[in-house]
Formats: sequence, C-alpha cells, structure tokens
Amino acid sequence: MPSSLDSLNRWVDDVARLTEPAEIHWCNGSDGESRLLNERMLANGDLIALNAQTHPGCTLHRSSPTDVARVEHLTFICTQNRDDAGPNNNWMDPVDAHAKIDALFAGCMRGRTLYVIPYCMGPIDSPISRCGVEITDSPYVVANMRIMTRMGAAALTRIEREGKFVKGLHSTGELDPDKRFIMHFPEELTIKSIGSGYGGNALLGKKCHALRIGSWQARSEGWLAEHMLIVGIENPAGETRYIAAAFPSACGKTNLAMLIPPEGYRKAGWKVWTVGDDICWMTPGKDGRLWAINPEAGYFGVAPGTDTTTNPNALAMIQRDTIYTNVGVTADNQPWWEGLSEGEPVKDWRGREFDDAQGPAAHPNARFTVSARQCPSWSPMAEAADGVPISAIVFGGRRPSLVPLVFEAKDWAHGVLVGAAMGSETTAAATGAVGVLRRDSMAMKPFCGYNFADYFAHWLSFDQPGAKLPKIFHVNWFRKGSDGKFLWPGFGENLRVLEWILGRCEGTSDAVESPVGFVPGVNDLKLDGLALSAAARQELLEVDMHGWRAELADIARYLDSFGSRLPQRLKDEQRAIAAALESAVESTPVARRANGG
Ligand code: OXD
Ligand code: MN
Repeated sequence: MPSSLDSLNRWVDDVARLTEPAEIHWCNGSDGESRLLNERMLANGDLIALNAQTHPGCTLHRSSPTDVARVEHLTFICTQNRDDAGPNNNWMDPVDAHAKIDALFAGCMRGRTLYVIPYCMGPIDSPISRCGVEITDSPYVVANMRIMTRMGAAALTRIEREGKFVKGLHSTGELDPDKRFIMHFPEELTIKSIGSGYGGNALLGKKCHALRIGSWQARSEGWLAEHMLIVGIENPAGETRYIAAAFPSACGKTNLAMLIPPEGYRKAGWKVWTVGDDICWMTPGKDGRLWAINPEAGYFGVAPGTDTTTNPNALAMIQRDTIYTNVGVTADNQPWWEGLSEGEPVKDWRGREFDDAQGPAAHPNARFTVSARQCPSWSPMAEAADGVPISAIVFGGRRPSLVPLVFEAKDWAHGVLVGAAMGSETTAAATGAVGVLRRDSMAMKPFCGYNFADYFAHWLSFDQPGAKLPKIFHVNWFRKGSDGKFLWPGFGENLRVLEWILGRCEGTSDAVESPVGFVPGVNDLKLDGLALSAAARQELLEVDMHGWRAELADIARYLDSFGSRLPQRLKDEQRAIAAALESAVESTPVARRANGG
C-alpha cells in the first residue's frame, strides 16, 4: 500500500531533478540540526554573531540591499479563471506561470543543499492547524522557519497521517530583482518563490501559506484566515476576553499584541496576554462563537521603533536567541536601530561605517525573528488545540484625519463593510511609495489569495442563525491635530480603548449613535491621568459628516471596482450609510456627544 508520504517523496524527487542540488537534507527540527546549520552560516557569513554577553544566542543577517521587503508587484495568484484571483491580485495563467518560474528554478540549486522543511501552522494537535512542506536552498530560511512554525519530525508525522499538505518551493536564486517571482497556485495548494530571501517572500509558511493559500482553503472549508493579532485582556476579576485585530503591515500590531497596561490599570489588576501578532485563523465553534488560533510559533517583527517606551515586552524578548535582519550594530557589537534609546551605531544595516548622511543605521523594515514563548506576555492559550473564543474584531489603519479613535459597527454586515472599506497610509513593509492612502480591505490587500468580492461574500456568510459572532470595531491611533502631531498617545494607553470595546461586548459601556456607527461620548472612555486637552478629546471622537459623506462616496467607487461579483448586501450597507449621512449633513455638522461632551 502506498504510504501517504509517497506524494511528498515524489515531489521532492521532481524538485531535485529540476533544481539539481548537491545534497538533500530533511529537517527534523532538532537542537543539534539547528546548531550545525548556525555554525555553517556563521562560517560562511550568512549570519554574524552579535555580542554574546548582552545578546546570548543572537545573530545578524544582512540581506542583499535590493531584497529587504515584500514585492507586491512580483507576487501572483495563478488561478485557471482570472476572475477568481480578482482585481486585488496580480494574475498569471497557471500553465504560463509554472513554465516561467520553472525555467528560473532549473539548475538553481547546483552546489547547494536542498532542505526539506515539514511544518505545521498552528498547535501540532489542533484541528484548526494545517500542514505544509517548504523546500528551500536557504539555511537562513530553515533557521527562521524553525522559530516561526512547528517544524520537523512532529509535523512530518501529522502530514503522514493526513496525507494533505501545502507545497512550497523556494530558492534564493540569483537574488536578482528581475528574476524574482512569488507565485501561488491555490487550486494546487502550491507556492513557488524565487529570487528573494526576505521573510515575507521566503518563509513560505507565513504570508504565502497562512494567508494567501490559507484564505483560499478557509473559504472552501468554512473558516477565516486573517491578517490579525490575537490578544487576551484579563480584567481585575480574572476574566480574560480575546480580541482579534487587523492592521496593515507596520501599523503596530506587534505593539498592540504585547501592550503593557498603563500604571493605574496594572495596579487595578489588568493583564494583557499575547496569543499572536500577525495571523489569526478563526473557525465557528459548536457554541456559535468564532474560535481562533495563531498559526505561527514566533514573531517576525519590525525592529525600528521598538524600545522601552513603545514595546518593553518585545525589547525584553529579543535580548537572547533572536535572529536580527538588517539592523545596525554598535561598537561593542550589539544590535541597534532607530528608536532604540540606548547605544549608538557604528555600522549600518549594509555593514558600512555608519554615516547618517547615507540614511538610517537600520533598514526601516529591519526585523527580528524570535520564539513567541520568549515574550513576557506570552499566553499559554497560544497552544490550546481549540483556540480562544473571540469577543471582538477590530479593524484599523493609519488615518491622519477623519476617522475617529474608535467606533463600533452596528451589526456584522456593517462590520464587514467597515473592514472592506479600511484605508491606510502605506509603510516600508513593502517596496513602493510610503505614506500614500490606499484601501486595504481587512488589511488583506497584499494577502488575500482570491477575489476580494468573493472574500467579502465569505465574511458575510458567517452571519447565520445561531451564530454568536464577535462585535466589530474600527480604531485609529494615528489621527493628527492641526499641528501635524498625533492626537492620541497610543501604545499602552490603547488599553483604554480596548476596555471600552470589551464593555460594549458585555453591554457595560455607553456610546452615541452616529451614521457611521457607535462612537464613545467623551465621558465613555476612561481618560483619567492622560495629558489630553478637552479639544483633543473632542477631535478624537468627532464624526465630521461632510468628510464622511466624501469618504462614503470614495468607498462606493472602491466597491464598484469589484464589478458584478460584489455582494449586493455590501452595496446596500454602503447606500444605507451614505443616505443616513445625507440626512445628517442637512441637520447637524457633527455627531451629538453623550453627557454633554
Ligand atoms: C509582515 C507584513 O511582515 O505584514 O507581517 O509585512
Ligand atoms: Mn503582517
């Protein structure tokens, strides 16, 4: 009888015939294997040892300067029918795509080792988890995948049992941006990536599997694969509620997931538990609630800006056993990045003598890779096979104007519209212009493996009789005053907003109804001890009806770009809100506040 590993073995043989490696190594994930690989990388310069006294077990990787971020223009969804990929994706015919990329893979591993990495996304015994196998010629990828996934022997055993896995083929190739492609074949549960060693392009378990292929699998199997952190908020009564929150890349998901409560909250007994900082797989449970796991086992976080004031938990967790990518170094060989208050750089991320005329010491998208368990706020529930029940879903983006600090959608369908309409200024996590406002539905624009119109329909489909769905909210930490400065202090203080959100879920927080949703009145948020002027409080919660009218018109144009596949229900939601705004504009310019605020 053929073993269920036969198809894996056959695929590895086929890839080896195409790529012609010098040898093949099946990764078992052991400490010995990891030590050996690290020694090899330290010897050949792929990794550089950092100060062993201050940062034991930490290493630095410098990428090619042209390979420092995701490349959305070179990322393709290759479905037989172009419309299945949708206007939100670059598309290529699967036959053409295989031919094009296989020509680049031909002979690309000559003289190199081919590593076979079996991995499991999610706790190894969770029914929500899914497995994959990545083939790569990059030992740096192996080292990162060992931290970011449950990799090795246990995953292989699960693959043998299930017989089904996502196939990912990766080679750094020539690191030539003209020979770089990240291709996804969702109908074949296959990924092929060449020409980049950068995490989001090369650690195939992350964006490629857990989001692009994962979202496709999720739709066909009835669950959700989302670009969301998962955080547990424990109140002074010892009850923990879980929130899943979607923000575009580099908008502070890691900081929010690891938030340290403000002093008053800490003293009162509030605690924050980190389940995940980037990806969330949610599935309806028997009780009608959505249950979520973090499919990852580590964090691939943005280093610049991480400091004692912004994210002390992250800073503590990356003092040991961390792979740094593209940070600067100090004279005594410690990692350094902009925003770190201690130390100063002598070398920049490219290994040159640091000279601020040449740019920052760390690349703005410099990263750390670290095991989730090293985080002081790590939640043991990250290992729970059934996941955690989600009370609230939060969407957010960088919106310097218009969008209030927080508002609540009126119901699930309105919440889906709020997520679909999400906009944010672009950041350094992908190549291209930074600071440009773009719609980024559910923060999934770069990651949804199929047509957004079908994705919105899939979201709407969860609204079934008996479902106990989370409430949906939108937050904006990034609103600026007329002086161009952020109005809201952010970071730990965001817990004040999360408290209001959870209060809304429990029915204990008040709000004012506006055409765009429920907004807290100035006295509904606990703002004591914050140096926030009355004007700033007012501005943060203001709903500018004229501005929102223009926003709704822009949202309508955006939705129209999905053509006839767009669910009618979403159009109806948009029209209902636009109509409510029209009448509000006629009667009053701003929302009425509760409590006379
Ligand atoms: C990430 C990203 O690396 O979203 O998480 O780019
Ligand atoms: Mn991300």
